[in-house]
Amino acid sequence: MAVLQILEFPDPRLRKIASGVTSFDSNLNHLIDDMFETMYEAQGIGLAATQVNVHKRLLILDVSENKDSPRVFINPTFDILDHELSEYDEGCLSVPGFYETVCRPRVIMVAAQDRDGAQFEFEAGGLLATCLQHEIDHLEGKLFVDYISTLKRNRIRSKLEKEQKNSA
Ligand code: GNR
Ligand code: NI
Repeated sequence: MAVLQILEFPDPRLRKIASGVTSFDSNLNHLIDDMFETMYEAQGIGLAATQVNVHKRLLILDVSENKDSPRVFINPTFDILDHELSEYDEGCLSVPGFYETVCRPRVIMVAAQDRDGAQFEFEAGGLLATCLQHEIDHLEGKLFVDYISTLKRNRIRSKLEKEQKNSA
């Protein structure tokens, strides 16, 4: 297993649209294992393949308290079940150090495939629904900072650009 590098805003590679996963092979399983190691090491609750520069429709998450409920979603889609919005102070491993309130539909029905390609679906609410929508956005090249004001987003961009220059 390996800890992968996480791309940071405003890296243009975070804007790529991911393509569907078609082969459920050992390469995919290896990538999933590396993504879990990367997510747990970074203390994130979710990670999309886009963030590690793999532009495939794959995301992982673990929203459990004890970090003992790893979940994999391949080729995920969702329907909104409750248009009522819920607010959450969102963060992102690709936008380190910044948190902003984002509103998203409260309850969704998510459908996806597992590591073996088996289809599943279930209803998600709470943090799980928020996190799933955040991760699926990544697969579309979208970031939580796209939901806040241009002024705030530009401030975050310039702060991160400075940090990235200083650490390069
Ligand atoms: O670790 C993460 N925390 C988080 C908090 C609120 C809403 C979404 C998230 S996802 C984020 C990890 C990440 O960047 N996933 O793409
Ligand atoms: Ni994120």
